[in-house]
Order: sequence, then C-alpha cells, then structure tokens
Amino acid sequence: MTETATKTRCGFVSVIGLPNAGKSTLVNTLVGSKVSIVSRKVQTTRTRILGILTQGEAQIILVDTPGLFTARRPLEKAMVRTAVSGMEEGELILHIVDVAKRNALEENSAIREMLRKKAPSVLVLNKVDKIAKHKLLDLSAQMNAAFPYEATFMISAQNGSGVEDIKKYLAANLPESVWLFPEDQMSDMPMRILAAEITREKIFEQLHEELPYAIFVETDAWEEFENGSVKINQTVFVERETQKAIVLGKGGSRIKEIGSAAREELKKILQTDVHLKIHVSVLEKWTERPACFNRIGLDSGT
Ligand SMILES: Nc1nc2c(ncn2[C@@H]2O[C@H](COP(=O)(O)OP(=O)(O)O)[C@@H](O)[C@H]2O)c(=O)[nH]1
Ligand SMILES: [Mg+2]
Repeated sequence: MTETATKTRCGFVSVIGLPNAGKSTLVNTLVGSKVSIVSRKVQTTRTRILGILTQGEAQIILVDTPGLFTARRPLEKAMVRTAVSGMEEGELILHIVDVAKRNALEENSAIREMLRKKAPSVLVLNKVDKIAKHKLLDLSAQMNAAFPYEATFMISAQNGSGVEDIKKYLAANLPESVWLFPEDQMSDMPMRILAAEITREKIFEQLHEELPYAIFVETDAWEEFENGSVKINQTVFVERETQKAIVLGKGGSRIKEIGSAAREELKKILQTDVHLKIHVSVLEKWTERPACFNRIGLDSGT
C-alpha cells in the first residue's frame, strides 16, 4: 500500500544561553511577531515562553528560557530552575552565543557541560553584525572543537540574516508527529500576560539601574467593548515606597510615559483602540518570597 498523506512533523526546541545572548530576539524573529520581551539589560525573560511557528509541514515549538547564570537570590534561583526545566523539554536544543561577548568560549563552558547529557544541540552564533568575519570563524572552530554540535548557524537575530536557514533545519529535523497547536497560534501565552509583559518591557526601557528587577506586572482587568476597543487595568508591583516614587516619576510623569509606550504597542498587536490604566503598588520584598513567584509563572521550587 502506498502512503499518500504528507507526513507532518512537530516538536519542542529549547532556546538556551547566557543572559543577553539574544534568545528572545531570535524567538520573536522566528515566529514573526513579538511573543517574548527583549532588553539590553540582563535577566529580562523570567518565565518559560512558547513561540510557535509552522514551516511547510512542520510545526516548530520554541521554548524561550531565562538565561543560565549563577543564581544567588531566590528570584534568580527560580529563574534558573525554570531555564533548566525548559531545556529538558526540547527534542532539540539551540545554544545561542553572543559572538561579541568577551571570552565567549570560556563563558559558555558551564552550558556546554550541561548539554552533554541532553538532547542533540545546535550552535547558534548570534550578533554576527558586531564582529569581523575571521573572529567569527575562529570562535566557531573553537566552540565546535569543545562540543559535538549537530550543526552551526551564524546569524543576526536582530536583522534576520541566517534565520531562514535555522527554520529549514528545524523543520527537517523534528520528529514525525501531529501538530500540537492550531496553525495560526503563535504562543500559548494568554493576552493578559503578554500585555503585562509589554508594560514590563517599557519599564525596562525607561528606568535605569537595578530597579526593573524589583518589578512585576499583573493585568487585573480586561474589558472588550462593542466598538472593538479594549480597556485594560494593570498593577505594577514594586518592593518599596522609594521604588514606587521612581516608577511614578514627578507628578506621575514617568508612569504616564510608560503607559503610553505600552498602549502604542498593544494597539499594534490588538489592532484596536486600547485604554490602559496602570496602578503602582508596594509588595514588600516580593523577590525574596517564593510564594509570590507562582504569580509570575515561575517555578517556586516547592
Ligand atoms: N547587534 C545585535 N544585537 C542583538 C542581536 N540579537 C539581539 N540583540 C540585542 O541583545 C540584547 C539582548 O537580547 P535578548 O533577546 O533580550 O536576549 P536574551 O536575554 O538572550 O533573551 C537586546 O538589546 C537585543 O536587541 C543581533 O543579532 N545583533
Ligand atoms: Mg530573553
């Protein structure tokens, strides 16, 4: 008997690497839409985020993870636990390396050690726009001498160069399987959470220093009107009164700017008018209280 139906493929691909390597940028570029927030600051991605794309007969489910780093504080430990369990989900692992980072070979040695007992791993050398070709080729040779990667890609996640090749590779190398998500779904993240993440991204953009790490955002209410517009209420939680004053800014000017940047982005994503109201509230030392971590989708470790 001949098989007439085309075989579909589907599987999970874990995206791992040091903080700031460009993991979230790559996931967004592959999906073609923002599903994971991005920042110059480290430790932006806190939870495991799925980005879903279909390529021909294959559905590729990308697992974006927080960076792998040496964690000290309770929140950091929860982020690293989440990254490690995200890594364990994948049929394939993409190890993202920022080629412009100093000592990239040594800095990634702990990650290579973790990869030894895991799924087949692919090396993705990112930010090729930032270094000279000969340095890139040297790093590629050194990384491949240090670990048996299945394949190597040299890309710029930001401008998209080389990204198509990764798509094709993943599509061809995932196992035969039915698709796990509807064809047009881009993430498993509910809109309320994506909306909270977007506000958090704007806070990262507008506030400097350590402060963004002391923040989490919740969407409290989401109301859709007959004319299609949406009203969203959110709360930004900080750890101390002094931080609240910084987020609010003089006469509320800072939170107003954060709100209007978030609203603009939400309008684009939702393609409708958005009314966004943001409240700022103090939740004492939440970064040290694992019970609070579940609220932001992190593994509290209990
Ligand atoms: N020049 C350059 N910058 C990039 C590239 N990919 C990501 N970035 C920047 O690197 C920073 C960290 O990116 P992000 O995706 O948040 O890294 P993550 O922590 O690994 O998720 C951001 O400022 C990105 O804009 C790239 O290909 N080229
Ligand atoms: Mg990230």
